[in-house]
Amino acid sequence: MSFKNFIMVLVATFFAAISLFSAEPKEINVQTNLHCGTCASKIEKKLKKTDGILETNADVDTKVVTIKFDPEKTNENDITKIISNLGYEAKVMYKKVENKKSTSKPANKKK
Ligand SMILES: [Cu+2]
Repeated sequence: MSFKNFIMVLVATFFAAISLFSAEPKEINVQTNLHCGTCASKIEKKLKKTDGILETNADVDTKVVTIKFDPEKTNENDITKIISNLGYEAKVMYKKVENKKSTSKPANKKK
């Protein structure tokens, strides 16, 4: 093996390693209109059967489904499609919402 070939193999290995590390799981929150534990487990069950979905957590109070997935196997659009095909609204939220009831009023409530 020539030195040039050796370097090429080295570079190829390097990039292969990089691509492995870049496949980090992604986490999204999806706002749905699920209304009870049955809905929540129905959504979770369906999502867990999907290739690339690693973890799901459906919160009945906030109606938010948190999904951890492999971005190389699935994506936000696929996930929301799965939920909406079950008959629920599905909207991706990129920031975690802390207040459970979203009203039009500002968050600085008096205690
Ligand atoms: Cu329900």
